Amino acid sequence: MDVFGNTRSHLARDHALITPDTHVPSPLVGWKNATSFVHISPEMGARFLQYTAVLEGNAASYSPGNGIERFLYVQEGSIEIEIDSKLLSLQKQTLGPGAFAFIPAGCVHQITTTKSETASLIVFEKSYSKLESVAPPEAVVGRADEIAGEAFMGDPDAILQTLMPVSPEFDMAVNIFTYQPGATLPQVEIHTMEHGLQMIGGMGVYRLSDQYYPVAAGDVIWMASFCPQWFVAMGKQPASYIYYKDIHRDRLSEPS
Ligand code: UGY
Ligand code: MN
Repeated sequence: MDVFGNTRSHLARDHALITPDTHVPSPLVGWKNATSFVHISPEMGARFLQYTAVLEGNAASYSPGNGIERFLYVQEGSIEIEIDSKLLSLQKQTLGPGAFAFIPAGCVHQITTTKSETASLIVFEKSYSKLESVAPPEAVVGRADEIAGEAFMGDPDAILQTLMPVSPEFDMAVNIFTYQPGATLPQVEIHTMEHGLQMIGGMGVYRLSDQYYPVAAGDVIWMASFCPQWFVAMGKQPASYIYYKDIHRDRLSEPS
């Protein structure tokens, strides 16, 4: 805490940096023994929600609203998850650090902790944008360490892991980017997709619009559509972040 009221957190029209010193908990509506830190939400101009869910022992989740899909990544601790899916392999299982789950809109599911377990989850939620011609997606459960990485635009020091299938029934992507110290996003990106991001390791400098921000593990960033963005990893360890983006939808057609 800074006695003079300083913080690295900064909000702008097309981006936000939210640092852990500015977090304030709020109830997770309907959940039991759980608290949230909502980092990104429509109130700031975003089209999705990003929050940290902190689960105590004996926690239980509550379904998101009508038509809302949910993606969660286990940061710490472990959860049990039960998903009412056609795929038998997606029935009750334990997810530890680095595991993730995508739960389609309307899919009945329950996230719990045992009496002695606690957990911290990075959660992205958005309204599913259904396509007339494409069946809605199935649930996905996996572990980041089982997803092969690819050298981003040919750079072996900037590795991208794509956690979800890249297929038109999915209207969101969640990826993990890992940079060796000194590696960069190879260009300043300006694109229609929106991002929600959390640094999960290391440190670096993020360019957002025309400002440069020092960032480190625990920081959250929102990038609106068309926010200029660039990153360089610093320090002696790799820097990595998990991030959301909206994909596969025509901006001019209404979701059905
Ligand atoms: O997927 C992306 O747009 C990614 N390259 N953006 C980013 O890391 N800021
Ligand atoms: Mn981008």
